[in-house]
This record gives sequence, structure tokens and C-alpha cells, in this order.
Amino acid sequence: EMSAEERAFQEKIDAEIKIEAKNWMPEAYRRTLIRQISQHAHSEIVGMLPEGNWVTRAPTFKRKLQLMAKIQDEAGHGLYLYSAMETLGADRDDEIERLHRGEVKYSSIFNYPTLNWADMGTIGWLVDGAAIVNQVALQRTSYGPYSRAMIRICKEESFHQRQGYEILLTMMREGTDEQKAMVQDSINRFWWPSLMMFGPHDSDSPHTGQSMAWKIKRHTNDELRQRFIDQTIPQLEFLGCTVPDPDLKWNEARGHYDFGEIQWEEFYQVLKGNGPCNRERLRTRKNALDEGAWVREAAMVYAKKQQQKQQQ
Ligand code: FAQ
Repeated sequence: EMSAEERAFQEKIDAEIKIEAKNWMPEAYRRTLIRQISQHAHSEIVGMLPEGNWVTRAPTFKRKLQLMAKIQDEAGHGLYLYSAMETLGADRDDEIERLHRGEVKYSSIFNYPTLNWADMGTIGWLVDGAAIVNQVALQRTSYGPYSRAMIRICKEESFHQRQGYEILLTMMREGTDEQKAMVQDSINRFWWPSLMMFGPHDSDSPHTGQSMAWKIKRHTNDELRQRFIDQTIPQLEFLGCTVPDPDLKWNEARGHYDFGEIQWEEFYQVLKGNGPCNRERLRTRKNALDEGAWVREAAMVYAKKQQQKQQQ
């Protein structure tokens, strides 16, 4: 049985009116948003690490600048998303603590290593590409601050995607055989993990039903995964590369690409913390927090001194 408040809330959702921070909302709606937005923010921050690995080894000065700018954008997205999360009453430090204790998730994709320079292209093209498909849909999410964050973030994310694709295109057009092989190797490693970014099949996704009803999610995991594949395969063909999926095939009747079954066992192992880099990623984040402690303390002491001066 819905209360009058809940009914009014659902009517607003149905009428496409955004929910704002100070509006009444069901506790479960608030909790779902804190869960999703914090996971999204953590992903942006942890997502800096695989690319950070290549800043000192970028092949040219310009590539280095581009990569650094992209990584800084991701930091901005993370901070922006933490702010959106705070409008729901969650505390940033608490949520980061929970991440470091391994209690909450961040995107599975960032638990894979970056082994060659082509990975910087592949991450931009496939990982940011998948992120965009998901985030374009979230621009229409029902919670106002999250929706507005997505509009801004999508603009930068499309730039990242093109940046990544251009790295791969350059390697395929002007590269040596060895460099071309690097591109294919990179796509082979990142293809399936990129498809896993969209989450479990709809039939195995505990949150999709309620999140669709609340219009937090505007499309299901499987819908967005299919959209990503459909738009990515022509780009793959233009590159002159393949994906490691013998079942991938255009289906004229469906008007979509068919594709093989994802290794869900691998996905759930990564979610449990057993992916190739899970431990390293969390260790790096914890160290960053510990090593920055003196800066935060100094800033607090300085702020206090300034305040005391003003009171005198
Ligand atoms: N990894 O019932 P559902 C980026 C969890 S892009 C880890 O389907 P939901 C940009 C899920 O949380 C990446 N966990 O859940 C960038 C839930 O666990 P819980 C970030 C996953 O929420 C690019 C459980 O499985 N983007 O950072 C994953 O309705 C390059 C059941 O799943 C976002 O976070 C996964 N792949 O749908 C940065 C987008 N999939 O919480 C740097 C916002 C599912 O019950 C470099 N999030 N889980 O313990 C969403 O759209 C949704 O949360 C989904 C999952 C679609 C990810």
C-alpha cells in the first residue's frame, strides 16, 4: 500500500518532473541513488589508475598531454559525482572509507591491467564508449542533480572516446606490424570486460525493476549493452580489427548484432574482489589517502588560524 506521499512522488516521476534534493523521497529511492552515484564516483576515481600507469611512457609529448588531460577530467567527474551524492545526505569521507574497506563496488572494468600503449586507445574507445552509452541514458534520470551531472560529464566523455579511437586509428594506419598486433591484442583483452560494464543480464539484475519504475535507470542493462555493440562494430570494422567472439554476427531479422555468452563467472569473481588488479587498486587508493593526510591536516590548521585572526 502506497502512502499519499509515495503516490505523489510516483506521479511526479511518471510526469517526468525531476526530483530535487529538498523534495520528499522514499528512503529506498535515496539509498538506491546513494549506492549508484557513489559507485559511479568511485569508478571515476579508481578509473584514473589504469591510465595513470602510462603517463610516463606515452610515445610523444602530445600524447602525454592528452592522456594527462583525460585523467584529470575523470578526477573532475568523480568530485562532481561525490557532490551530487552529498545532496542526498551521504558523507563523502564515509563512503570513501566503505570503498577502502571493500564494502562497496566500483566498475569491474578498472580491475584489469593496462599492458601496452594501445590499451590507452582501447580504454578511450571501448571503456569510455560503454560509459557514454550508459551515461547518455542517465542524462534523463529522475534525480535532478545526477541528471545535470551526467549532461556535463557526457560532453567530456565523448571527447575521450574520440581521443582513444584516434590513438588506435593512428596505430592501425601508420604503425608497424608489431604496433598493429598490439591494437588487436588490446581489443582482445578489453572486449568482454567492456560488455560486462553494463551489469548482469536483466533476468539476473536485482535492482533493474525498481530503478526503472523510479526512472533512475531509463534502459535495462541488456538494452544498453546491445546498443553499445551495435554502434561499436562498424567502428571496429573501420579500424580493420576483430573481436574475440566467434558468435558475433549481424542479425537482419532483429536489426541487431547477435553475440556470444559473457563469462559471468569471471564478472562475479571480479565483483568479489578477485580480479587481476582489485587488491592493487584499493591499496593504491588507500596509500593516496594516507599520504595526503598531512596536507589535509595543514589546510585545516591554516583555516582555523585564519578564522581566529578574523575574530580578533
Ligand atoms: N561493475 O542489479 P544491477 C566511468 C553490481 S564508467 C561492478 O544491474 P544496477 C568512466 C551492482 O552495483 C563506469 N559492479 O545493479 C571512466 C549491484 O551491486 P550492489 C562507471 C557492478 O545498479 C572511463 C549488482 O552488481 N559507471 O567510470 C557492475 O541497477 C574511463 C547487481 O547489478 C557507472 O557506474 C559492474 N560493471 O545496475 C572513467 C554508471 N554491474 O550495489 C575512467 C552508473 C553491476 O547491489 C576511465 N551505474 N554491478 O552491491 C549504473 O548505471 C548501474 O549502477 C549499473 C548496474 C548499470 C552499473
